[in-house]
Amino acid sequence: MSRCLLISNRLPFAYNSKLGAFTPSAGGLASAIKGLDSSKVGFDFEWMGIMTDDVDAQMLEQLKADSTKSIPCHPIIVPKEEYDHYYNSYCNNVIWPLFHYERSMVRHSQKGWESYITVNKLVADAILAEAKDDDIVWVHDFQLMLVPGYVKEQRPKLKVGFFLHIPFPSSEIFRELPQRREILQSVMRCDLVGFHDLSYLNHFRSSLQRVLGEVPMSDKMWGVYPISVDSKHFMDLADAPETQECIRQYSENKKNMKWILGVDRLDYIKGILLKLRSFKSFLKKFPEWLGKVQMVQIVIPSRTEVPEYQQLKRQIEQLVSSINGEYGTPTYMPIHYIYHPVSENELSALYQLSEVLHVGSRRDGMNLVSLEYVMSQKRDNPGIILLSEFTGAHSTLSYAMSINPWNIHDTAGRINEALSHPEDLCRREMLAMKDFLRNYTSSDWAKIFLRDLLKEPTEQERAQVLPVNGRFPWMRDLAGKRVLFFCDLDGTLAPISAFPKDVRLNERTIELLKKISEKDDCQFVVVSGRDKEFLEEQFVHHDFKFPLAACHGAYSYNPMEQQWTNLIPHDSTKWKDTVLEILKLYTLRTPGSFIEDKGHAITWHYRNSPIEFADFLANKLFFELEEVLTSQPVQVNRGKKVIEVKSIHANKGFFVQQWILQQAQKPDVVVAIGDDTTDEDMFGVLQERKDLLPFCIKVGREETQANYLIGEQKSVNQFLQNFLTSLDQ
Ligand code: GDG
Repeated sequence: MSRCLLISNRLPFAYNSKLGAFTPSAGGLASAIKGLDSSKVGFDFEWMGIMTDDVDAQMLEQLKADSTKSIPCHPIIVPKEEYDHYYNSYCNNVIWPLFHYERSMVRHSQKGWESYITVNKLVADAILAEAKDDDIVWVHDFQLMLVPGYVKEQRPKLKVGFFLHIPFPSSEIFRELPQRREILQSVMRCDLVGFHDLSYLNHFRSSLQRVLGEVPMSDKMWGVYPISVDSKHFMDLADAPETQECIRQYSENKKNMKWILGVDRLDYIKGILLKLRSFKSFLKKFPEWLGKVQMVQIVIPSRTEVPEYQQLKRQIEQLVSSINGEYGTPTYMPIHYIYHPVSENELSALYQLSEVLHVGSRRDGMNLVSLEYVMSQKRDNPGIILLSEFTGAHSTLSYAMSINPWNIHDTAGRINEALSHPEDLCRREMLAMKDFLRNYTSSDWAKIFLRDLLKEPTEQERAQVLPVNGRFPWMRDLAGKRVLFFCDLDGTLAPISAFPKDVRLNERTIELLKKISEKDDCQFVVVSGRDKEFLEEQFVHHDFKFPLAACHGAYSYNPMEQQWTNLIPHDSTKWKDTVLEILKLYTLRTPGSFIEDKGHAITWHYRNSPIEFADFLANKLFFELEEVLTSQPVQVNRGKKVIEVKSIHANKGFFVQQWILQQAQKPDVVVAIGDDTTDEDMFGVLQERKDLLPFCIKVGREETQANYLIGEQKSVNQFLQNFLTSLDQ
């Protein structure tokens, strides 16, 4: 079986320095991962998580050596002070509140961000040291969002997946994060990114659009994988003798009282105060239930040293006591409040005995408590769930009763409805949800995610990524060979600029190109979508001695004769008037957009326009042009923030084909490099000519027919430098 390294902030147990012992970690992520069944998922799991350097060294050794654990654990040791800044000042003070839409709780801190970087790097280093090439790395949750970027930087071929356990907020909120780019850029390096709910994925995509300006074409990179629970474990637990004993004891006190259960970590996202207020409103609106219904609220202590959490605890306790004071009697206490964890058996007994489970989260990535409740229900006494529509579980539990926790009065009414829900309906609905979860467990969740992660080779894998040393292996065999090198300009030799006219080659590129052009065995041809004048300005004025192809190969420049040739002189350009007329209307409506007429091609640029609006219009424009131009000899293309209509003959593929045919001597090797959709025409043609040993290189990370990748334009010079050296060696 392959090995899968699970990476999370914590291991399933934490070291408690006061007790000098390891105690189980609280929370959903730990319970979900603990439930994974290695044989069912088909991977050997090993768990890597952070431990601070105040851990007792001897105990740590014992822990590492302990082979009795179901998942072997590798602690990653991090200095305590650094960890505290990372965890408290960034994870808990910035990401947690922001991603849960609690903007007023966000406390920005530069030190926190710096520690986030440091700790993420330490975790990445530990992964790089541990992971073998055929291992899979599965990074979990918001504390480690920079890890994929650091790992992929060093080991691009290592399979890395990322799962976010909390909501991904609307791009309107996410955009406020000062470090939004760094985080998105890192997560985008993963082979697969998973979310609990489709809405989170949609928000993530629109954030990519708004923050990075583009969404990669391939949908293979992400998916929606709602987490589940270890269903069998909860069913077994429900029948365990210890649980049955708890049920017996609790029943003696409960008698005919109906219980509304709440199980929440102490956290503002869980909406405990809203829940208490709606219970109070329920008692007021439906006094007939007084003395017959009790709320049992378990609150698990969490982040106890943080002032906001201490304040929340006080507020909860004040409200509980005011409700109990107002509605209680010597024989009736409306709220039974417990501020400590209970054992698994006690929890299962409470799940089984409670007629209603009330989950009132303001926001919650998934909410496992609701799923566990379902798996603990029995046919003869099924309960009902009041479930906040702001939880991920809301999409999984189709028969739960939806509530908007902010609507206190409506929720009060829903509590009444839940308590009066006919028992046979409760049974049917609960059993349907239970059937679903019986077949979809946390192991299935992991299995499906990991299967997708491994499913098809990603484009990064199909294409070989430029190694850290800047040299592809095939470059070792170039010496003495006749090389024909087709090279794109914008986005390849020079970075894309907001204004196309500003694009310039940098000094280093000029120097490298000059050297390449002096090589007898290498013919270097610039193949660009630009017009003749622009290419002349860039290359002829710099005295480069190599051929140029303008307008996607419609014109070619011979440096010896210093002349341009129109390669498609009889081309019809009747379509241009129609296109210009349409483009002018779109340009009028889109600030920052403009038209470029290149002769055999017309381009509409919208790089400087309000991006979502312009993308929306570009989509419409694309379809409108395709429709209007169906019978014309043109092609409509979507490129990087451009829509281009060009003669079918103005095609880089067509150009390279003709160029190769005209060569007196067949080249031994053909290299082609480019970043945009028009370069794909060139790659497509060359990939068919295996006899020419084609090496097609894509600059960027989008879907491509090229078999080699250079992730970023800024690495192109390094590649050219190595190419140059390879010609001589
Ligand atoms: C995060 C996301 C997402 C609670 N009290 C006791 C106890 N628990 C266990 C429950 C459950 C877990 O803790 C809580 O899980 P949740 O999912 O409800 O909440 P978070 O801790 O906030 O988890 C969440 C989750 O990650 C997984 O992706 O669902 O949205 O916020 O397993 O059973 N267990 C015991 N005694 C208790 O008193 N034994």
